[in-house]
Amino acid sequence: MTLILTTYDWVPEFPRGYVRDLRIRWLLEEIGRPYQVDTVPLREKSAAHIARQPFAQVPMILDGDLSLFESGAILLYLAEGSALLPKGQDHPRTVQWLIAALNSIEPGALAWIVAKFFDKDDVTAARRESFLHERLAQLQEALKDRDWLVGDGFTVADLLMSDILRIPAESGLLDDLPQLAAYLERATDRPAFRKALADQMAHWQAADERHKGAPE
Ligand SMILES: N[C@@H](CCC(=O)N[C@@H](CS)C(=O)NCC(=O)O)C(=O)O
Repeated sequence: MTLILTTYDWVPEFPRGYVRDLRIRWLLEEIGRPYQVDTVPLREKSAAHIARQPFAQVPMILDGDLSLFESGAILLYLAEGSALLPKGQDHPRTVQWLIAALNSIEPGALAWIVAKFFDKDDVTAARRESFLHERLAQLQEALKDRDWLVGDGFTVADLLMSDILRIPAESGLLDDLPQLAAYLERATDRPAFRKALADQMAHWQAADERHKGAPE
């Protein structure tokens, strides 16, 4: 049965390339699993959507009769049995770093994004940026001169961590963290990432075409 990945039917320009279905697309490309894309409206949240995602967000997947939400949970589920979620002690280490990405890095990045790009509150953004930068420096210290967070290979933890680092990096927060910048470059240079990003951008392009034809 083909896996179904649900994202929005359309989003404005600014989140394109960053909507979290990207991380799922990336993982699916890495493991070579085909999928179809389904959509829910961005604005009118239906009862059917909320029944599958209590916070009325995306992404969600449907694999047979299994419906899952939370990008981290979806990534762990899909990576199971692949090289992206190694066996032995590297399994819990990978889960640990995936949770660190979600719980120790992403909240600080999100708080800074909200202040800087949504609220445009320079004072709060500067304070949050310095907190986030400290976390990023600690992450670089933990990574040291290794290519990836766990063992010798790219794992689902690297996939998620690097996706979270993209917006801070684009705003220059990794400019004085060269090992972390190189880590992000290594991850996003992977063909699976480039394919996932191109596919997501094509999805929004097609959504624009549909939007043009829709009555106002
Ligand atoms: N913790 C959730 C966060 C999901 C999330 O924030 N999704 C965004 C898109 S990337 C969304 O649906 N935002 C619109 C909304 O919250 O109404 C996950 O990782 O799946």
